[in-house]
Amino acid sequence: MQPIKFIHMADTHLGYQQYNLPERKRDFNKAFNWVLNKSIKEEVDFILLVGDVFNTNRSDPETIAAIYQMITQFKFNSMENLNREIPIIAIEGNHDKSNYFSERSWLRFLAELKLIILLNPKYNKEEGYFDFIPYSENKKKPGMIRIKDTCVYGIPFYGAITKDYFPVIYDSLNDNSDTFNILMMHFGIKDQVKDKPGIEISEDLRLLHEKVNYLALGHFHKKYALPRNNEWIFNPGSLEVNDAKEVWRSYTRGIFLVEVKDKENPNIRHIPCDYGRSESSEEIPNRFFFQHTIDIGTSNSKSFEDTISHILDKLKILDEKGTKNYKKNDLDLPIVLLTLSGTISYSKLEVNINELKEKIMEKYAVLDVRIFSGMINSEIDGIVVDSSTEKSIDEIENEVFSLLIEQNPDYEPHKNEIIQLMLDLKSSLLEPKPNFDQLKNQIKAWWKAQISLKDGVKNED
Ligand SMILES: [Mn+2]
Repeated sequence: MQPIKFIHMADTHLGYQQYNLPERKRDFNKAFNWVLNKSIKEEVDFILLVGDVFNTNRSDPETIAAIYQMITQFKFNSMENLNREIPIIAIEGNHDKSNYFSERSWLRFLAELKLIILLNPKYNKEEGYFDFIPYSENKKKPGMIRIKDTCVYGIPFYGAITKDYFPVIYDSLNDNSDTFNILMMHFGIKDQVKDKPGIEISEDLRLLHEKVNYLALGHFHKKYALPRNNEWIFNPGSLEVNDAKEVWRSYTRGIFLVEVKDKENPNIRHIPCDYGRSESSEEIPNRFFFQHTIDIGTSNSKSFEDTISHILDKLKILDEKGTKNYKKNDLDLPIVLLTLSGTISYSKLEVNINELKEKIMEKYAVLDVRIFSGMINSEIDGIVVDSSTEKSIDEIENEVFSLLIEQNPDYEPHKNEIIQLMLDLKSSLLEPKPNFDQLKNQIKAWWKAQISLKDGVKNED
């Protein structure tokens, strides 16, 4: 066969403004653009873009302008350098469409502008087959494209019913035993990512290998190649961090660079993403994420103020503000993912995440700080109701409220009034249509009454 070389990428999620940071949106574009440039350097024959190209089908104008600009420039550069254009062959993922049946998507729009080739075969319901009509500029719904001795087929995201289509896909594919056949689909394989439902490698799926040499997947954001001893199912992983989990070491992400000279023996290399690298790197440039867990229980802090100093001390590995001249777009300016754990001696109510974040950002050069405090325990919080005697629900409720109030010495003198207020509010809130304005006024009136009782101040309006 004529040798071919291609890049397989997926889940670029362009337009994702993670943590509401405009820099993150640009980071996602940078990673995408790096791959476009890489494919020129590698002189590939084509690029596979296997779904979730956009983070949402409601992409904003900047995102559409950015991808338009990047692909246009890419076409120009490949013409300049290789004297030919490198086709980008895409399918739609779950993020690219509002539902399975919607006809409109930004990818379709890009295909109409001839910037990409979108594969989306018609499904013939009566006869139960996919119409893989070959791509040509005036055909509306191409299902495949032939480049040299390679056939690329594509099917958009179909969700949970995907597995029922495997026999249909098998029957619909040509019997091309002399070509190298690629099938692009957007679904995850079961058990490859924890707690995510995926599709099993069933007999139906296995059978596809008779006609498919390379199943190009997207969807799960982690790299895998299956089955272990005879790989033909490939998922490259996402191009940037979409979720804190994707920073974990076991979560390799990136692209595949594939070279086929002998179709039984393709050469497949995974190029991973690298954190904090510049755009000229040999690996895909991604934002630097700094993960750190601090046990704030061992610091013997008496208050949250003490804990903040302890945490600032533990974060000394970070650059202090002003030591280097970071710009927000520099990928080595980190996003800090901070997990707090341990048992504190004061109440959890004192833990003020916003204040902590502010202090960290004041002291250190970081793009953002995300704090996870769900693992903190307190020695004094936590209510244990005495169960030695039988009690009614009302009695238990009363006891719980009373124990809660006792934890804060400031409220102790007004314990009974507060319990009464809590009980009143609770029963009002359980009504079918609580009157929130009335409840607000009730709390206000109560507060004023308490203050005037305590200090003898006159009520003013
Ligand atoms: Mn995705």
